[in-house]
Formats: sequence, C-alpha cells, structure tokens
Amino acid sequence: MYHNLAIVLTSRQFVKVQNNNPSPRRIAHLDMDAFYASVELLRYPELRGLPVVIAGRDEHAPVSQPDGSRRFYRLSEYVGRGVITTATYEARAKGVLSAMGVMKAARLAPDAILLPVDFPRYRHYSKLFKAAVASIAPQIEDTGIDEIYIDLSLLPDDTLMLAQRIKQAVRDATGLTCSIGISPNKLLSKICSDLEKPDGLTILTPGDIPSLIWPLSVQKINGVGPKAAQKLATLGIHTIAELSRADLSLLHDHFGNSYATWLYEVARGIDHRPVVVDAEPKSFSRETTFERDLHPQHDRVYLTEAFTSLCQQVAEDLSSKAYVGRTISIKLRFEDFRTVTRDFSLAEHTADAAVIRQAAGECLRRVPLKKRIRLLGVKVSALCALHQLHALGAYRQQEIPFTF
Ligand code: TTP
Ligand code: MG
Ligand code: MG
Repeated sequence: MYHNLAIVLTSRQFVKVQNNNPSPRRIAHLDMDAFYASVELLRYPELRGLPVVIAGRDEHAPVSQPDGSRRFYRLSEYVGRGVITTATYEARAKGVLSAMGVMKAARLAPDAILLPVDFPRYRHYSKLFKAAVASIAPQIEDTGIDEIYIDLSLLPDDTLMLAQRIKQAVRDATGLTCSIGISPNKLLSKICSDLEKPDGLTILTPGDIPSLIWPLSVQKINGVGPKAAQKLATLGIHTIAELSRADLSLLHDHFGNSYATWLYEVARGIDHRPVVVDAEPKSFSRETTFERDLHPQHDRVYLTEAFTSLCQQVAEDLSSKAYVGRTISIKLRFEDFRTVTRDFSLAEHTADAAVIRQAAGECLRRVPLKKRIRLLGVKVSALCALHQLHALGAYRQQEIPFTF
C-alpha cells in the first residue's frame, strides 16, 4: 500500500499568465539526480563512482577510524525489513532500485555501500536548490523534496539559455546536478525531465513528440501506475502511441468515465493544469491504492483501519499547516476503475480526526459497495486558516463520539 499526499492550491498569478500570454506555455520540470544519495556524496566524496544505497538506520552511519579514514557499512551486513529510498546510478546498474527491499538489494549488490537516511539534511538541500531556481525563475510550484515545476512563459530569455542558467545556479548553490524537461505542459515536461538523467536537459518541440514520447511505456505517464498499465496491457496497449490510438469507448468500458477521459487526453499530450505559484491551499487530501483490490465485506477490518488512518493523516496535515475545513469528501475507485466521490459538509470547521472520520463515514454510507475497492481517499476542503477563524472567534474543538 502506498500513500499519496495532495494539497490542492489555487493561483491568481497563473490566471494572469494565461490572460496576457496567448502563445504556448513554456513549462519546465526539474528533478534532482539520485537526490538523497547525491547529498550524501557531498560529505563522503570518497564514495563517488561506487554503488551506494540510502536505506539504513542510524546504526549504519560510517565509523571514523584512528587513521582518519571512514569505515562504511556494506549492504551484505544489513539485516531487517527496510526498503531502499534511493541508490546511486552505479548501484542502479546492478539492479538496485527505490522501494526495493534491502535484503533483496543485498543479493544483487552485496558490496554496495549502505548509508542511513538523513531527512533534515535532504530538506536543507531541497530549500537551497529551490531558492537558487527562484532567483532566476520565480514562478515555481513545489511538488516534492527534489522536484518542482517552473513556468518560464513570461521570461524574455531563450529557453535553452534559461535552462542552462538554472542548472548552473543549482550546481553553484548545492554542488548537485539536476535534470530538466521543458514543454508546453506539466505532463510532457515531467516525462522529459526523466529522459536524459542524470544531468539531463530535454526541450520538447511538437516535432519531437512522435520520436521521444510515443514509443514510451504508458507507465511513464505520471498517474498511470502498475495496475492500470497491467490492465492496458491486457487490451494490447503498452506504449503511449498505442494508448493514443485506443477508442474512447473502449477506455470507458474498462476504466470508468473520468479515468478514461483523462487517459484519452494525456495520450494526446493534453494537459491544461496550471503551474500553481505562491498559493493558499484549497484542500488537503490523502489517498491509498491497495496492493490488491479489497472486498468490502471480507476485508472490512483492514478497510476500516485504512479509512481511519487516512482521516488521521489528513487531520495531521491540516493541523501542521494550521488550517481547518468544513467539507469532508471521500473517493473510492473500484476494481473496474470506476470512481465515485461523496461530500458531507459540517456545521463548523474542524481539524479533528474523529470529526473527519465520522463525516467520512457518513459519505461512505451513501456509496453502494458491490465491487472490490482499489483506492480509497479522504479530502477536507472549504478551508479556513486557523488564525482567521480565531480572529472571528468561531473555532471551537468539537467533541463527537467515535461511533459507527
Ligand atoms: P526521485 O526523484 O524519484 O529519485 P532520485 O532523485 O533518487 O533519482 P532520479 O535521478 O531518478 O530522480 O526521488 C527523490 C528522492 O525521494 C530520492 O532521492 C529518495 C526519495 N524516495 C524514497 O524515499 N522512496 C521512493 O520510493 C522514491 C522513488 C524516492
Ligand atoms: Mg530525483
Ligand atoms: Mg523526484
């Protein structure tokens, strides 16, 4: 099971960009290369060129030797159930990948160096590289610890020159390399930033689409996961070109309306999503795709736990950002990819897990559960910043019993 966190934002700035600039947008996606591993190599330069894996616990930190050198742990010394966060390209060449179990990786590359995860350090470098980009191109949407979208549309400079200046600024500020993809939209730029890693730069023109995009696996589309790809494969659809030739009605039959329409558009490179800059959150949501499709009755205990956990996570997200919300929504995607949503609006704003859970439960009762469930999501919207609510004197913690 994996969790997706989404904070949906609004942007007034983007509306301005669109109105004033009818020419095609220039959207960049920038992603740092082997990010955690590259940050570690800055302090352990003797490991450059070696297979290195970031996965360990604190006990796997290097040990200083009397002669001033350092002793590093090897993957073969690891015992436990941890997973790899990332690996250097040298380790990837041996088949070691993100999210792989460490014990499995140890069989593939027993001599690879093992280093513990140091999140505060990665967050620090994340801030550094984002600030460096902002000094050149301020229209940035933050989408992860090592990646951002940048809207270059309003900048006067040539695209290639801008991209090179951004890469240099990132290198100067951090000592790290990144890869950039540039195209008219987020979907294509995200695909492109991955095409020439590491230290890549891909500027996509419409003429490049048949040669660069069409031959790629559908899984290169951000939003087509292994399950959807597997299902598409049973329809004989493996590449983006094949997906673009599929009938919309065929996709509707197998994936439900909203996902099918989305697939149909992305296969044609269509994506109108704005780069969302400097914005207020519009909603907080968490969702989970289950490793196997769950039966509403037989897997009831597990589903209930997952449901409650999603509500708790959204409540924590709200609290950590000091927001409260009034509309609680749930999303279910069934085994046939049909997606349904339900909303419930509370009388008062809340960031309380139990209140969110009860409202989400109300939503769930309005969904006929006849098919297995592949995805479950909880969203809180109609937000208000806590300080605004306090100013209005309207916020009080609600006490609602936890019953179903
Ligand atoms: P990615 O950008 O996906 O990967 P990466 O930067 O390590 O390598 P690439 O050059 O291919 O971009 O992820 C960024 C960081 O997020 C990564 O360094 C570690 C972390 N991460 C995890 O903890 N678990 C995961 O499953 C993945 C994919 C990444
Ligand atoms: Mg990366
Ligand atoms: Mg990334």
